[in-house]
Amino acid sequence: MGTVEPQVASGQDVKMASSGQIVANAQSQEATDGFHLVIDALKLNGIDTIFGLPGIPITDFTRMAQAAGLRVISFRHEQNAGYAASIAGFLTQKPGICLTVSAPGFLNGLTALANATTNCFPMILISGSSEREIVDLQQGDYEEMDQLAIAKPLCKAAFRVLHAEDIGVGIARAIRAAVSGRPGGVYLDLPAKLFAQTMDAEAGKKSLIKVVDPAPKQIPGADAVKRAVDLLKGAKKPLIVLGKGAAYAQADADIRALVEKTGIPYLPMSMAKGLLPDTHEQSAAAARSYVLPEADVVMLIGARLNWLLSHGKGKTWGGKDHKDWGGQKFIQVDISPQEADSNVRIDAPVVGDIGSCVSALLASIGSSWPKPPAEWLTAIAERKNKNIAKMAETLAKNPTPMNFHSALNVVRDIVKANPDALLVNEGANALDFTRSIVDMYQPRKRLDVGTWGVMGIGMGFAVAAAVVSKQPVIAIEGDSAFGFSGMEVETLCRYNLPVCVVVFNNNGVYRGTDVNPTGGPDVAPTVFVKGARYDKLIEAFGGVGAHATTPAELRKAMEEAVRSRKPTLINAVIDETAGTESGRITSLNPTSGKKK
Ligand code: ADP
Ligand code: TZD
Repeated sequence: MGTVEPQVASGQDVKMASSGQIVANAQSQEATDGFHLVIDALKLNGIDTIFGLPGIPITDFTRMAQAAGLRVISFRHEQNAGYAASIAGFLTQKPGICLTVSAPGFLNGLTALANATTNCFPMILISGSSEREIVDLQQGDYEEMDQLAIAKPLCKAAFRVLHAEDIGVGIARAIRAAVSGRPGGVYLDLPAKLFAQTMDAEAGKKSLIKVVDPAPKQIPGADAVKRAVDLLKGAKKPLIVLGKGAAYAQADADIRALVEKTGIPYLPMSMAKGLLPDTHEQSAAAARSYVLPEADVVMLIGARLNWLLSHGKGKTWGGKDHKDWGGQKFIQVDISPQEADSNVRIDAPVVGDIGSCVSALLASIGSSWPKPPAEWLTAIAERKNKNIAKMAETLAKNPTPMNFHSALNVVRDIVKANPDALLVNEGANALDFTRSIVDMYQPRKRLDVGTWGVMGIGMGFAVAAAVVSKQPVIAIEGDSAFGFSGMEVETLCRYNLPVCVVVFNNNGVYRGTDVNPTGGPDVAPTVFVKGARYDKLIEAFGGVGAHATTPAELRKAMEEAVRSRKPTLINAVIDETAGTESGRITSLNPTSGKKK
């Protein structure tokens, strides 16, 4: 427990000396303060890292946290610190902590908090805030804002602590809210005055809570498990879809056993890639557009039927139009009891934590489960092999200039040779092509734009991935995507992190070929400075920059980066005509119904 020089703050602990001076009473021989109580409460709960950005009122807090042995990773913008915290939460199942100053700093962190909630990542945004009585009377304080009210609709829970003796409860509530049930973002508001408050050190210590069983197991009902297994048993064309909830759950061995014992083909959602190696013979990823409409029973494990799965209906699933349901029956394994039926009927919801659910399913399946009908497996294998062969042909080409495929052929080899490395990925084409071309071999190695398809996670995710895992990190970035967090290359260098950033530079958002229809001097809204040298950016901070115009140059630079573990940025020049508008989701762009 950190302590401070005896001080006074609360009326009960003080008496007036004859001189009129306030002195501490006998009980407060040793005192602690709000700063130390927050730090002690976090440490008590196994938090070892804070991602943040200092300033009033939390500058001293960052110093004291570092002095107390917490790792404090400082960023150049709070949004990146927030993304870092959220992905640390995903990787560790402990809430990632992001620390910001009031109003603007808080708002900068808020996007990441909302994104964490949307993605079911456990995270706590702790922001300092201004004088309550001035904020509430709207009298114009420094960085005045009613942060609690603003955070509330964007996160799972929001709390404010006003008194030092409540810090233990505040942190405990925040941790429970972040990691229990469906994980998510939590906001914790700590007014400036709280940090300076003092109290008796012993009483302070007693007020802290070490949270017992923060994410309790949720065991599924036996009837729900039976219903699901019965449905699966009758299936002629079963399919398993693994989502990032399955990756988060860290039930890797049981999930693999379930897939392998049933022999059912599976599709990994983007961040579930590697849960089983992408090269697994049961992976149907290369036959996705065949298996979705054809399957008769689909078991979703930690995946929602949101836009990423076309809401479980429409042509993707064999429906006649975008609202029409296909013929599938669904089993959904999820911790949220409200998730089922959100888009289409779920015939067999299995509600509980994935570890418990999968182990119950495994027990119910037993050892003599019949493999799915051979026709189904053969039909998938045929499509899959055809598509893989077609892709291999494309990847083997070596066009000038380099395109997404020839560059990703290199990335694919580097990731294969370094399966421990984490892969961060954002962009449009840079995202879609990487997801489909680069195989992952281990769980929780692929980190990307997630449920929102948000740009800007790149450097925050890369920093946290390196800090948390101590493994090399490869970040494949569209040039537009990179720009959202590019200044954090200084952070990579400052902490000497083993991160290799590859900017797929095609001179713009999606592509670099648009022209201004007016012929005026401004370039088109999607176009950047042509031939930009992003590699020079990292050199400014002592990192390694490399410029690659061919797959051979890219390979050499990536190999060197992974070997040396030095922060590296490779400017990979990609054909500016390659790629499509919005990558694979061109169809989501609205087009005017107005007749021309
Ligand atoms: P993806 O984008 O990969 O399809 P989603 O984010 O849509 O994944 O879905 C993840 C789902 O996993 C959410 O519905 C969430 O409630 C669920 N989930 C997260 N963690 C767990 C867990 N430990 N046990 C069970 N379900 C979980
Ligand atoms: N802003 C935010 C926060 N998220 C977004 N998804 C977007 C804007 C819109 N957007 C995309 O959906 S992808 C993208 C933007 C701006 C960038 C695509 O260009 P890129 O990738 O250079 O990163 P490619 O490989 O050239 O397509």
